[in-house]
Amino acid sequence: MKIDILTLFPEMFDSPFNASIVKRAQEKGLVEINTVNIRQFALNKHLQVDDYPYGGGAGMVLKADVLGEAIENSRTEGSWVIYMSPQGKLLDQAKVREIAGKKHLIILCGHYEGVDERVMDVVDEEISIGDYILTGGELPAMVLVDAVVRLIPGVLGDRLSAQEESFSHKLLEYPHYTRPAVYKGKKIPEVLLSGHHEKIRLWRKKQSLLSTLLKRPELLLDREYDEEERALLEEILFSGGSKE
Ligand code: 4GN
Repeated sequence: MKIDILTLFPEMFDSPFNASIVKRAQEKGLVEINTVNIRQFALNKHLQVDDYPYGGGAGMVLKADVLGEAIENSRTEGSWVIYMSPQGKLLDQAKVREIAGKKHLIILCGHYEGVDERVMDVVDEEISIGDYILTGGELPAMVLVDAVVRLIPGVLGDRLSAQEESFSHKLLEYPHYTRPAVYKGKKIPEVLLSGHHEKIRLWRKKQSLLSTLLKRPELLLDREYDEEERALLEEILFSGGSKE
């Protein structure tokens, strides 16, 4: 996959993409991430990228002609142009999976009051990472790229992470433990030491259901249940709060 990020602040992307998994993904050639400074497409000698809004009002608007040139410069056959905006479709794991299947992403980061509306004609999709306003689209772009890159085959190794697997089942992840076996007097759940793989699988499934019920109950309404899950939910709901 190729990802071009169009921004006035390319230096903001230096650290997040040069660490850990995203860094290794680039080194392995699984993704190519470029930042493109929108200012290089400024059309006048003042390198102007924004201007006052028609009709008056506070703030500046990024110019359609400059952004149009920037997008045209990156566009390829099969590229997908995304504008990070609080007005976009809310990002969720299903949307991340969809975007992870694209060959070439062009991600436009806005600033100030926004972009000239006429740029939307060359934007394929507007995406929001949540119902809040940030000073620019750069942090949302980083969130999107991170979520997408970890789904590219080979980035996390052969098996998808448990987190993705669990989310695709619309349940939260079960709790994890590592050494020491006792920490501040707290023991790890005994079943994890049993070596009994089937028991461990069932315990984890039950913990996933319990955790979802306690933390994100609305997720439980939006999925289907097999026989095993029904039995585990019944245990949870009618156990009277015992830890078994
Ligand atoms: C995206 C962009 C929040 C999001 C942004 C979001 C920059 N804030 N929720 N801020 O994904 C006006 C012009 C605000 C660009 C935009």
